[in-house]
Amino acid sequence: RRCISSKIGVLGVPFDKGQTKPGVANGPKSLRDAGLVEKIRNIHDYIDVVDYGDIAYSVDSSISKSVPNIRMYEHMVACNKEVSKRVRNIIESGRICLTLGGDHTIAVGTVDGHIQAKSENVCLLWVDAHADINTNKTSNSGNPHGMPMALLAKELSDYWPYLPGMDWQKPIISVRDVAYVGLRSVDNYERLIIDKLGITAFGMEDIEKYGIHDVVNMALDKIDPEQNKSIHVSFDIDSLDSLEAPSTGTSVRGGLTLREGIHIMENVYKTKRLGSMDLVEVNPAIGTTKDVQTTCDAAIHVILAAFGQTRRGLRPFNVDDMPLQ
Ligand code: EXY
Ligand code: MN
Ligand code: MN
Repeated sequence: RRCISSKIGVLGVPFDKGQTKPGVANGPKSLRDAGLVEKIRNIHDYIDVVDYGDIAYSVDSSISKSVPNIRMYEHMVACNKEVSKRVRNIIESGRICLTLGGDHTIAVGTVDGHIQAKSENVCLLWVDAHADINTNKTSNSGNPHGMPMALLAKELSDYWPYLPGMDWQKPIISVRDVAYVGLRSVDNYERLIIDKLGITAFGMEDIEKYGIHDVVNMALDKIDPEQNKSIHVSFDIDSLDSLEAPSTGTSVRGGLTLREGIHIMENVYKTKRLGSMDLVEVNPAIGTTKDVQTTCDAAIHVILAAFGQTRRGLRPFNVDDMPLQ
């Protein structure tokens, strides 16, 4: 049994300006405090994890309010620019990038950085209760965390006004290379966009109908038919049911079980083509201490599955027999 060494880089993005509930900026801290990095290291002996800490960014306040109906626009721009650069560097240094949010706005930067590092040969699995594909014109909330997919999609670029400060965001992704899993709270215009652009979207009812195993395989077949792309998984913890992940800002009941979340990432791991993963929207200010523990523990299980933890156990490294008496 030969094993390929796995190199991982962890990046924290304590960004909370894409929505209005305080606390989500402490997502990276709560996951690290729950032992995330050590737990990744303990998956197997040949794993190599570097924690790059949290990003910092500085804002150009002259562009604030320059685009209607995007809350904290200048923060969205500055944070994502830095995230893109950092993710790109981590992937170019030969590591799989694990980005800890923060709210989901930061996926503009993570996907951009991944695409730059891999010369556009990237597909995107968006695991979420929500579609996050509002433009500033279709959004009822003005919250940027409901917009990252619309900022990334090539096919929607004509539906945005000029976005000052976003010129760095060059190669954006085609919706042909995107699939959703877990949808159950989709706005009217988001539904229209998904239908009109023909985006592959598996809602909870598809998971009931086909089961999670077939849904993940159908999604991956669709976005990576030749099995040669670098896979980006943007995992919003609110894809999980409210009972599994209560500490998150826009929880929706009737969601994925933790087992289904783990199953998705086990399947992605098996492809050996995971290039980058986001784990976003953990908000340790929501719920009781127990709720926060439950949520962080669920997030960690999902992450560990992405990096090769298996529920049937792993044999000791380079060992073929039990110790003699
Ligand atoms: N669709 C709603 C909006 O645009 O405000 C809710 C978005 C929630 C986004 C969460 C993080 O995935
Ligand atoms: Mn989301
Ligand atoms: Mn969501």
